[in-house]
Amino acid sequence: MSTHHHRNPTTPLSENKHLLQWVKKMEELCQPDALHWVDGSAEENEALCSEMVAAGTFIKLNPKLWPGCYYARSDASDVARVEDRTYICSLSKDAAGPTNNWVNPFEMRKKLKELFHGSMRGRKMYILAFSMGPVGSPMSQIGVQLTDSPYVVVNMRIMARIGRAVFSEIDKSDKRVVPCLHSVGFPLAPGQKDVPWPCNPEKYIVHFPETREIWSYGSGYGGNALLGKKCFALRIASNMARDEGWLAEHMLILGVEDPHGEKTYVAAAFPSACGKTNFAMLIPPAAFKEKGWKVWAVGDDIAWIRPDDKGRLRAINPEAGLFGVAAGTSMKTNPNAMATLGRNSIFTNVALTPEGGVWWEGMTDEPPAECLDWQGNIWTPKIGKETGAKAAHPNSRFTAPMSQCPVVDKDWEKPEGVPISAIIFGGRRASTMPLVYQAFNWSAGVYIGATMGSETTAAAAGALGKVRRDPMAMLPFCGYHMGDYFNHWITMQKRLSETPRIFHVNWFRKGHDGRFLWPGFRENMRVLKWIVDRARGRALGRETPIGWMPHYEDITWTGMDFSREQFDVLQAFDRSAWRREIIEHEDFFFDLHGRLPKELVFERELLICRM
Ligand code: TSX
Ligand code: MN
Repeated sequence: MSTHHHRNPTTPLSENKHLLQWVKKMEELCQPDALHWVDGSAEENEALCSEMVAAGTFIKLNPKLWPGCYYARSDASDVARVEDRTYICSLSKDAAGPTNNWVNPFEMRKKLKELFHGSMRGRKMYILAFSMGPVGSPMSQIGVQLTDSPYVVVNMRIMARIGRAVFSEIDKSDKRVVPCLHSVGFPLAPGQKDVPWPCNPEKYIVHFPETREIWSYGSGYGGNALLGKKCFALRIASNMARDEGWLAEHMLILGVEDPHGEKTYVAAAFPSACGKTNFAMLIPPAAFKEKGWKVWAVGDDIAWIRPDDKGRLRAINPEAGLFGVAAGTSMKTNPNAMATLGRNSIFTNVALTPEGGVWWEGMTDEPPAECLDWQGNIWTPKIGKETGAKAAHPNSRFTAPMSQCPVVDKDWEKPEGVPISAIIFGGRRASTMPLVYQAFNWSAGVYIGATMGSETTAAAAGALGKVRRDPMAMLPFCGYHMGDYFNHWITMQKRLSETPRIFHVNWFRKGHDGRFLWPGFRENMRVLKWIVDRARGRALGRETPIGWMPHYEDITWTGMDFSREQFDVLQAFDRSAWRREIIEHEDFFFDLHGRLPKELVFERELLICRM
């Protein structure tokens, strides 16, 4: 055997007839110059990265500072998910519901065939098999993404399990494969020079829920292009989950280890800009660490949750990596994330330092004296001050392997998942919402999730400080009617012998002086401990109109200076604010009326009665 044996990437890695037929059909449609079956090996990855360095898509970072890391700048017009170009093309419009864009699937297919016709000319078509969840787990699902973007291939290699092992899983199992077609929509004429970040101003992110298909055109960025994540693991999987009796949720999963070594797993849903990744990797305060409390991360974005044969909910993280917002991530806010992204990672739209390193706003107290910003222009702190220009794009990202996280849970890849004892909903709310309260029961908890909201920050478009309702943080990700989704949540209780306890948290309540009432970050461990203790039936609480709340004495305050008076302000139930809140709930439910489960209407009535 030779030491440098290069396989021929045009040789198929699967014998599955349906797969081979579909690949051939899509090859005829997209007309790539060549096919490349992705084996997922390190050698292949290195070759793809080197090709991208040569093409100007990637810059290799200084291996002494950032071993195995690469840097990319996207086109300035291709920097985020495009929600207004995202479609759920179910047969009936009503099945998609009022919160999704809908186009007749026959019409959409016609449009897509025009767009994809010849869309890969002058490029390679990569055939990328991926498993969402550990390969072979009964809770995992398989997809095959055809893409003309090598950037997508190397990112997917971090975010999912890919390559040979998945092809053999396809060949030996009869599990249905979700076909995902992706093109950046920038074909090259013979002799035409490529650009570093090819994309198309016309973008379509399309889901066909009945046939479980994804077609994505025109973008190479994030959730638009890494189709395993939002498109598959949430929008398509939410349809599978409804049909099969499980939950595909926009949730982190963490495990809390108590001083006896007993572990309690919780899943939590927060809208964007609430610090989900930070919470998933929380480091307990010193007083808790000394006692033996630890927090372990299973996942930071998506949870697939399913009742086991004993009627207990078990969850897997379908992803293999973090695709995290870089801005604001630092040794202060999240040292575990910083350790995770220190090697073998990809950085997109952050700033590039003269030493061949990366930087973003919030990474260090002191910005670098000079760097290149996310568009390749010279940036200095002075320029930043004068023009307001950011060195890193606010939606700049790191792609990093979950396995590198210092606090990754030992069972994070367990095929049967981890048992879930509590579910947490939360949002960024300056008023009304206390630090923590517990729902009276499952349906009251579903009501809390269904009505949750978050205040808009500077990062998002629209009016600042307005509460935007984002039920279960799933508004952009539920692949069917929100009313049916609530009904599915309500109905799940019947499949369970033991329902997880449901909580609501708010790290962001402000006082009259406009300052945060709660220090957040590692101090959230005190709240998490009460949640875990409640779920295990070992903590007290008091009954209020909205749910159970901790007494001051029920929280462990060791090592923190926080008075009973401060706590009372933080936990205050403000009747007039709640009156306005409930009226907003009704307003939000209005458009869902026809399919809103009666349980949620009753929960609202009960809430009003208790007030
Ligand atoms: O991630 C955050 N978490 C969760 C951490 C486990 N952030 C950052 C949000 C943006 C992504 C927070 N910001 C949290 C929080 O708990 N809380 C806050 C608000 C806050 C910010 C700064 C202070 C206090 C609260 N500073 C001082 O008290 C000095
Ligand atoms: Mn997310």
